Amino acid sequence: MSFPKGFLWGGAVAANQCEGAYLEDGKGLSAADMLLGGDVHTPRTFFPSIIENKFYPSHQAIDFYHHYKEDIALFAEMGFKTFRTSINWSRIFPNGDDQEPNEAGLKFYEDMFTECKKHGIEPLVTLCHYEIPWNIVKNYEGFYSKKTIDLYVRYATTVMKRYKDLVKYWLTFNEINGASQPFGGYMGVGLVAKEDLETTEPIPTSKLKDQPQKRYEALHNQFLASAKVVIEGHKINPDFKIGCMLINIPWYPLTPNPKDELATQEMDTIFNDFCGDVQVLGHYNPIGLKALERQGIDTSYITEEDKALLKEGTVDMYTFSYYMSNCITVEEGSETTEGNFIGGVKNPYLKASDWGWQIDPQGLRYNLKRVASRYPGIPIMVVENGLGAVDKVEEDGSIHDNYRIDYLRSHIEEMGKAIDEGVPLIGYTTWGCIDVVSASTGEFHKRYGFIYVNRHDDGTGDFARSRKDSFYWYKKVIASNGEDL
Ligand code: BGP
Repeated sequence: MSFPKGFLWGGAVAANQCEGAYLEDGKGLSAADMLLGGDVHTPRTFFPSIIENKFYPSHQAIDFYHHYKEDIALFAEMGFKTFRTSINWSRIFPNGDDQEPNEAGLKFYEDMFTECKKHGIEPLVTLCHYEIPWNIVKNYEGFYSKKTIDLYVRYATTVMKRYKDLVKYWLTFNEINGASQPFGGYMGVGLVAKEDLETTEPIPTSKLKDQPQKRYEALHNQFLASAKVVIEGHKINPDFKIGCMLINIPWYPLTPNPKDELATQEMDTIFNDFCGDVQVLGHYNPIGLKALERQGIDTSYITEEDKALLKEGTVDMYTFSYYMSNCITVEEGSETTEGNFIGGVKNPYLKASDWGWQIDPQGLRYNLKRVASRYPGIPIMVVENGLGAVDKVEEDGSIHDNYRIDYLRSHIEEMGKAIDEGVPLIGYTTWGCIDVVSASTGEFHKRYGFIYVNRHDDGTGDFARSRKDSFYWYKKVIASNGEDL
């Protein structure tokens, strides 16, 4: 097994899950700032009245905003070649539709990316990772409005111009295919129904009213926005590598019943292929469109002009998050999985994390080969992968997270095999390389990091950082370019 020379080893976070400082230096509110914490049994709740004494995990998060130098030095100590984070749109345009960008926000990212470069770390930047400015959610219905396309393009080109010599790798939208499912309505495309906006009581995010027609139109607008940014980005710097980013989940039929096979195929088409085809191939998948129409979606919003734009604005690389696989069956009464908003049926061959996410390293190889066959030649990067687990701090401060090492080792092994089997994989950034707030539950004790952060679900903790056992292990993995696992 051989990882190519120059393979981009690293880690990933997102601004809203790590920075904190949610109103500092002119930052405006973003979609993520309106979510209270939850836990494994209680979903996060949407509560757009910022009330004192309620705990909104994104507001302080792990205070990366003030700790970034220390954190980047730790990443460098592990030997990171790349660090994936997002720019919080609401630091740059606090309301999304402001006339001028906020210089303090621009300066923060400039300093942070400069710090990365100082350590020889290449930034990999997500332009929108659940951070749509709140004003756009509230007054524009998120990406359902065509105006939001222009606002996003203006924001994206502003930062691309500013960082054109600091950042080479860009991702237009995090997990864009989340919007193919109801849970992607709020976090993904920033769509909230009027009655939910007026709530005076917190609403579980899973209970927010779904508006499928508007949600798919908003997703289409994100495709258009992404295509424009790819085109404009290449004018700003022809060396930019601009990618799409999807949640990838292998779906397996639970039984050989042909009905299970067909149901699985349909899920694959809508969940895994629909968005990738538009962003990589530049056109809609005709089978996917028909499937949408069967769900009652009127797809006449796709114009000839739009089709030409999508064709022109295809991405340079395909990136995805990978955590688990799921099964599908038409039979009633099968045991379902818990999990990151995404329901599925339990696979008797797999174990799951404490949060019910089914651990499936071979699924990653399956997926990599699937993507590489569907989009031949496009460079691929796994930009999220990891195990959310509870860590115990020993009396001497050490943290023995062998379970995390086991998880990552088995996934890296499968990536190596996938490379040997022909997959053009160019990089790997583990999720939450430093502990961050969980996106789905708002918890702090669902930890992914190599670096522990002393911060807890009730908002206590002094933000101190410490190295887990996995820190030393990953350092060795990078130093040996994936040989010494
Ligand atoms: C992905 C998101 C990330 C991240 C990850 C882990 O869906 O892109 O933001 O949080 O999942 O999920 P969680 O934090 O819910 O454990």
